[in-house]
Amino acid sequence: MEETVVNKYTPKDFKSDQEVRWCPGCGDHAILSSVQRALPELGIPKEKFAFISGIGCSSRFPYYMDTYGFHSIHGRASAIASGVKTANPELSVWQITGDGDALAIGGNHFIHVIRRNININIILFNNEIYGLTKGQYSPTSTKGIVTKTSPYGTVEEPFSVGELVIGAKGKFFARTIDTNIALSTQIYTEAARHKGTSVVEVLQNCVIFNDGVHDTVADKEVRDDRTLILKHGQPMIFGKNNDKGLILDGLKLRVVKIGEDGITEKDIIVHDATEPNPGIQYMLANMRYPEFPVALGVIRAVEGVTYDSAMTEQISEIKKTSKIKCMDDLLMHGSTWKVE
Ligand SMILES: Cc1ncc(C[n+]2csc(CCOP(=O)(O)OP(=O)(O)O)c2C)c(N)n1
Ligand code: SF4
Repeated sequence: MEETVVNKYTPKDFKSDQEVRWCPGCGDHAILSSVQRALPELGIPKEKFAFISGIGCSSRFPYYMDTYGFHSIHGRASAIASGVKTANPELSVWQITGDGDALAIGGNHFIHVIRRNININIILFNNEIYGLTKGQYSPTSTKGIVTKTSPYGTVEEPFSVGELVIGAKGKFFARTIDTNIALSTQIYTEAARHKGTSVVEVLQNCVIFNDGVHDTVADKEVRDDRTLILKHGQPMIFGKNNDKGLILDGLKLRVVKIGEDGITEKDIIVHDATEPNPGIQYMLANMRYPEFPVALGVIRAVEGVTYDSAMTEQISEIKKTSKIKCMDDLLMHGSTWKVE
């Protein structure tokens, strides 16, 4: 991973020769393009990349990358990516998953890869629906949504991806919008450089089964006023005229207008993605329109010991004193029986 490449790649170097089979207009196309733009920035040799997915439209991703990859089993991408990374710690491992793949059938594996802080990058395509199987509701679908599996509207609360990630002891969480290529590319680069599990939630549009689900915040006409792009060390200011911001009012966040009620830029809180206490980051991750703008950018990026490095270190320490040097030693170790 530390090895640097002499030749500089371009996005084209990461495009495979496979025909891209997502629906025309699907947000997945833009995500693919952003990832292909981010990888050349990393200075990692091409043969060190591995893309691991589960099952879903989003999970077709590895076919379209000219890298190593697995299109694996529904819900099991985290488990397989964990194995790939721990067996080959020098690889740059990317998990591609959907809201169904990661949070429904794969919920168990997803929380544990995060808790273990395995050094992989997870891109979660959140279209709030099952795309591949034609429109059933998912764990992120808005309460009340009418779908093929909820003809009278769902009666359950959805997961907030950021809340779940932080609750699972996540150290890196970011959010972007599929069509914002510049922001997405920058976030994927930061996610890759972070040591530990990084989760990037992408607000992705499924034009066929949940078209426009993110439009209230993602539409070009309104997004400046309804989203806040967080930058570490910068005040949390947003709006078309850069005149709105967030303050801490007691223990809660509140939207204010700069220039009104004596509010100046100095009152606006400054984003600290590296703060280990997740209190404010948790509130940022959970902000919803219309009360708040939706937070984009890197919300949390805290350093910590990774599972893969701790495991490698433990193995080398144990090896120094272990009496077991080969398979025969292992078989003869501990209790043995002689069958007469
Ligand atoms: C064990 C198993 N159960 C169910 C399925 C059917 N299935 C395939 S993809 C999918 C959900 C996909 O939704 P999501 O992960 O949100 O991805 P999207 O297609 O929206 O990108 C389901 C339920 C399966 N392939 N395997
Ligand atoms: S069904 Fe939806 S998610 Fe799947 S390829 Fe088509 S637009 Fe994309």
